[in-house]
Amino acid sequence: MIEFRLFRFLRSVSLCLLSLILILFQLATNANSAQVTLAWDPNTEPDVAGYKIYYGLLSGQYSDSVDVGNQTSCTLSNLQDGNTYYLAATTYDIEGYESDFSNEVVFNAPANPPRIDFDGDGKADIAIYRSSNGGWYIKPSSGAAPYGVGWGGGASDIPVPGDYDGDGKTDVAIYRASNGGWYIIPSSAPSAPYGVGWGGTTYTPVPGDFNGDGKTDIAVYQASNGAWYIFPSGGGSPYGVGWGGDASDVPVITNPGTYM
Ligand SMILES: [Ca+2]
Ligand SMILES: [Ca+2]
Ligand SMILES: [Ca+2]
Repeated sequence: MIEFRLFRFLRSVSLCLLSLILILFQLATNANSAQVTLAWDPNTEPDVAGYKIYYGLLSGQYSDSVDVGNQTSCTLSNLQDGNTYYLAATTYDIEGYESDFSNEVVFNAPANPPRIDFDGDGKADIAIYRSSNGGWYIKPSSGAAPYGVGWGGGASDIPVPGDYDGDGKTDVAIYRASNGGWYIIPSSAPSAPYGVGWGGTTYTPVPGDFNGDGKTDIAVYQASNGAWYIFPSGGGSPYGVGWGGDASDVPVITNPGTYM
């Protein structure tokens, strides 16, 4: 019986390798994570029970797998933006014997570029901040009705939109230079705006995701001494970095209005 099973296994493997060709046929990203859809030709052996997809960050070394059952396509989501993934498939029969790997395909998960994306559909939205009245006028890329938000309007107010709550949608936010106040309407809780004191009249707002957790960090730059003061999201200790200070220096951040 053991020899019989081994024979079946080898036969199954050879046939599977002939027919299981993995095809990566669609690439997509959503607001927070990359997705890839894979498809393959069905194995026509009668005892085929299902397929497994293996993937990882090194060619031929697959750290993760998913049993997709007897389907011939699947979508992997929550892949990390900016990473390169190597993927392969196997098939298994009703007795649990698994084939060798299929061909390997490579998926470069696109880096998630900073963008103004109030509706979180992965496309930039057109938006205006009208400093005369503190009105934000937003035209969502999703095609939803344009809308306005009143937030700001002070003489020293600067729009500092970002994804401070990390939900993949840009938050309306104002930096008030006169008092160093950051006033944020989190997209995940628009009825609970909040303020953070960080900066003042001699500082320039330089928000960015310096700790890479997917949430915009509050930060200011002081031109007189070239100091960056970063208030990291997630509760880490604020810290300073000396970088710059020449009278002609301009902090290089994504352009105001494009940071996430
Ligand atoms: Ca959008
Ligand atoms: Ca948000
Ligand atoms: Ca962050």
